[in-house]
Amino acid sequence: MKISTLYSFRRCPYAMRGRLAISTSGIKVELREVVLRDKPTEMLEVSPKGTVPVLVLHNGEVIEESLDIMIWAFKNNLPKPEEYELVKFCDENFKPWLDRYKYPSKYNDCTQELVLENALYFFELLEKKLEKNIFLFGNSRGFSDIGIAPFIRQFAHVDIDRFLNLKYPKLIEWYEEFVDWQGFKSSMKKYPKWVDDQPVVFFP
Ligand SMILES: N[C@@H](CCC(=O)N[C@@H](CS)C(=O)NCC(=O)O)C(=O)O
Repeated sequence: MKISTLYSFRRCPYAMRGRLAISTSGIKVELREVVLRDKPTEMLEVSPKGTVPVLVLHNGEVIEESLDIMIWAFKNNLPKPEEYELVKFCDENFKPWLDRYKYPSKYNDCTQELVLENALYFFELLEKKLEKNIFLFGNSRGFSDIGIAPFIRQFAHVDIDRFLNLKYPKLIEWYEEFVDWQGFKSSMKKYPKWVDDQPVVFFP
């Protein structure tokens, strides 16, 4: 049987959401762990833009954006437009502030107060949703939980005490549930860098 191939990098939040969408949808792929400073030519040949994740379907089609990989994996359970838009908001409006929060010395275009103010704006949105349900769009884990949580985790990891002391109790509960979830833990298994002649590694 021919299966699809996922080029992935364990710590990348985009790759994480790709892996999680695949595993929660009950799909199995071949996993090729990439080292970003030494990307495999096989990956660059099919996706010259050189970002992970990249999914090469068994029919040769290449999906090179994490959101598109998620949509492919969720094809039988597509998110409502509002849910998809929240994930887009995370990518377009929260991620730039997350980068500035993580690497303040790399960006000198704003103050840390402004960074925090904008990050908290997003947290406020999430908190409001989580006041209604355990997960962002209902009482079971869905597209947006998987799509957003890896980025909240990155934020939390910069200064975990600060994060856990924020006045967003539902968001913190949701984050803690996520990092404790067996599906997440399994998706964080370590794999050696992929090389051409190694035996196939399946995920999950
Ligand atoms: N819009 C892309 C972004 C993916 C992305 O930026 N991935 C980072 C790693 S977290 C990457 O591959 N960067 C390339 C590099 O560092 O060389 C997606 O959603 O898939």
